[in-house]
Amino acid sequence: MKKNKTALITGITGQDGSYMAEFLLEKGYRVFGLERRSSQRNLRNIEHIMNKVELISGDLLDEASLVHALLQTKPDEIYNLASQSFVAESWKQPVYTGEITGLGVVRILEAVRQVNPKIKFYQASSSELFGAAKEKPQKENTPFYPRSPYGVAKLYGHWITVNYRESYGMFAVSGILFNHESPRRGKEFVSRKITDGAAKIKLGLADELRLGNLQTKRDWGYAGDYVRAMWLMLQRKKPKDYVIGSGEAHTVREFVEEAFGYSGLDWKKYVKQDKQFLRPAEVYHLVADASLAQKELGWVPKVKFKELVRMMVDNDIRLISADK
Ligand code: NDP
Ligand code: GDR
Repeated sequence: MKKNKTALITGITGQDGSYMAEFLLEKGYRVFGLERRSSQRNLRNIEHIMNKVELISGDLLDEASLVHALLQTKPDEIYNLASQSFVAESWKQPVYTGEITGLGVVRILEAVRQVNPKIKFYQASSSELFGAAKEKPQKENTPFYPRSPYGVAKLYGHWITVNYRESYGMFAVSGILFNHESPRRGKEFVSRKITDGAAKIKLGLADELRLGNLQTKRDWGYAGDYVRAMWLMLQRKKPKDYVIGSGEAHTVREFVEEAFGYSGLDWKKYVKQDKQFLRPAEVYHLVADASLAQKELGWVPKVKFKELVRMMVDNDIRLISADK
């Protein structure tokens, strides 16, 4: 009988890490998650699977802890999902972002190389690599032009993954994923900020929502669909990088319209523009051409834009009502 595979997920407490853990458990994997030390443990996203996953302490800032984690867990696959992932914050903490989101990748790749270079490695690259994009839609060979310290750090993470593949023959791949959201999204990201804001206004707990640029366009999908793509990339015979996205772009304003409209609210009465949420440099229009992933991985997203927004609004209304 074939032995069940073992996976190690960095960033297991985040949005994607929690969906990845659920997905792999369903496939029969033994799932380990790297948890960094904090004064208050943050396990909300994985509370429901805490009896099924095994947590090991470690930090992308500390290479020794990564070597230790690999020796302890002996994974077949690693999903490197940990990062300082909030773009706006990366201007406030550019060095810290570089340390985790950029250099953190080489720390874990080095740990893999030293402990067992046969481990398959997934790196969470981002559409933020395309930034001030040279073409629309963006595909695997679209030139990169990052526009934030976060995007620049991700660029390093992306190329160091390619480099370890080419230098050492490691099975190391980068998924270039466009925005993906869910009820587990952090409330600082615009999608959840909007659905949480609409829910609070609907339930009488707030009377306005302050946002930055409403004109930027993003290709928003559902995180549950995107973790499947990550897994598919590691099941291929040969390592290769793929763009993953829905192929549909919407403005922030359209997201607001859908969320407020679905909540029975006229958004124009409540949404205010606030300069503090504008960025020093903006990424205006991202939209994926994921046709290679469709062709070679058989990946297509199931949840569409409206369904995603409504799922998030319903969740926030439920959560806030339960707290009232
Ligand atoms: P989240 O911000 O929800 O999760 C980030 C995770 O990283 C958390 O578990 C966090 O732990 C962990 N982490 C942060 N710093 C460290 C560190 N120094 N050592 C160990 N762990 C750390 O991100 P998402 O789940 O949304 O994204 C997953 C990955 O995919 C990220 O790398 C992100 O940059 C990338 N990405 C995301 C996209 C998206 O649309 N969601 C699109 C493209 C790429 P803690 O709970 O302790 O804070
Ligand atoms: P992004 O996501 O920067 O695309 O990075 P975010 O939701 O933060 O911003 C999307 C767009 O909305 C505009 N915006 C606002 N954004 C926030 N957060 N708050 C606001 O009030 C607001 N008003 C307008 C932004 O300017 C931007 O144009 C996400 C992260 O998950 C990254 O880790 C990931 O790599 C990329 O998606 C793909």
